[in-house]
Amino acid sequence: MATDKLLTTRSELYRRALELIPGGVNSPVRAMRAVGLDEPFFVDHGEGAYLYDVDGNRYLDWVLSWGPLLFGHADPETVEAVREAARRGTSFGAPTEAEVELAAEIADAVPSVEKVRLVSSGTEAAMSALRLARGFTSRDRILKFAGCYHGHADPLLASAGSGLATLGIPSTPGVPPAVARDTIVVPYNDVEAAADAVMKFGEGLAAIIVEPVAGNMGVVPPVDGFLSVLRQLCDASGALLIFDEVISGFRVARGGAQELYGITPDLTVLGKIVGGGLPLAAFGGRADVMEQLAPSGPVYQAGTLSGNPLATAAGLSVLRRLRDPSVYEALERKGLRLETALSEYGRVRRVGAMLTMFMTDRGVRNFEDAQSCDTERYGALFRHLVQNGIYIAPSQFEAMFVSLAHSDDDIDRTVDAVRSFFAA
Ligand code: KE4
Repeated sequence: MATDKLLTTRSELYRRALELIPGGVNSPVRAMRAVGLDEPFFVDHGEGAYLYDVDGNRYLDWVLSWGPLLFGHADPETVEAVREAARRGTSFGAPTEAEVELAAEIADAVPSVEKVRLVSSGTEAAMSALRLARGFTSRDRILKFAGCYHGHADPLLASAGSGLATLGIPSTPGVPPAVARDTIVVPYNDVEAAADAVMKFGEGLAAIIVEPVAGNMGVVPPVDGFLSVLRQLCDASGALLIFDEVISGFRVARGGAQELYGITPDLTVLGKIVGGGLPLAAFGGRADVMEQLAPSGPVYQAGTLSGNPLATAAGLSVLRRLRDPSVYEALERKGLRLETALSEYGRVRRVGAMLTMFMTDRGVRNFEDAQSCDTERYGALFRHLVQNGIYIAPSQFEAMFVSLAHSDDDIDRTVDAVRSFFAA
């Protein structure tokens, strides 16, 4: 069947992509190598909870672009908002009303946000929040947690040094050891290790940055008291508490994990849902801290496409609909239905509309636990599900993202396919 597009298959596209793009992809996890695929599928289009690839296959999508699409692919209201904005111009590099309106929506929803700055990616938001914290405190050291991912800015690509609460080492070539040394890495959910680190480095500590609900080691919720202790450690040491809510923001509650757990950070990093699927992220928090940003204050931060009109239109179209509490009632019901059924087949950790089924029968409280899972078996499950038209994250260390577009039938079909894998 001839179409007006070059009739192609994923193999041909991947071959060409490999000649032009490192690894053939624009973000590593998309290569799907962690789950044993020789080549990734290439998407033709998405609609609701479904993805369609260039070979005409349809997949029930539990990745949904890694979290932004709370209303599913090609959500009509979002598409119309973007189309309308595009007719008026795609970028101005000057203030617009939509940026003020989106800032107001974010401030209304997220408890910690008194002022907010829009940027273009979660990496940029986390990087900028870190620089702001260092500028505000005139301190250099930061504390992060193993298994938490905050984008790929140099200071955040550090691994734990030898032993606990020691200075960080680069987790990738290209990060200068001098940069990683200022990043201390301790285990997630380990209150003692965090307290030790603050005891040891508190004087020079600018910030503690954490995913209040971890999503990058698979979904790992905070243990009782973990977040409140981090709050206390920051209050005691003068460091700023930064919640990276790029995934959890607007997903686990309208006000994110900080609303759900009742802990208010000094700064919050947002992404994904806040941009409605377009390149928009944000960081915000205490006005006295945010006011240190140029041009009000001395800490420099900038961006050509920050607050882009198409992205703010998409973000506004989504965030305005999240004022309806029935959205989160529906997400919670769907998440619980999926969690309950999948719990027969693996260790499921869930908070609201984000969950992971770990290939283990042990508890999963931190990255070490997650790494002890049977990732080979996860890869086999992934391939079985893809063959049955169901797409889950191509890595054990990611999440399943529930959306309003997922029906009960979608959930039941997914569970049936998982059941058939374990029955084989
Ligand atoms: P981006 O720069 O990818 O927009 O955001 C970085 C980021 C920051 N903070 C958290 C908690 C994040 O999860 C992310 C990015 N998430 C990954 C998936 N877990 C994006 C997928 C990818 O890297 O391709």
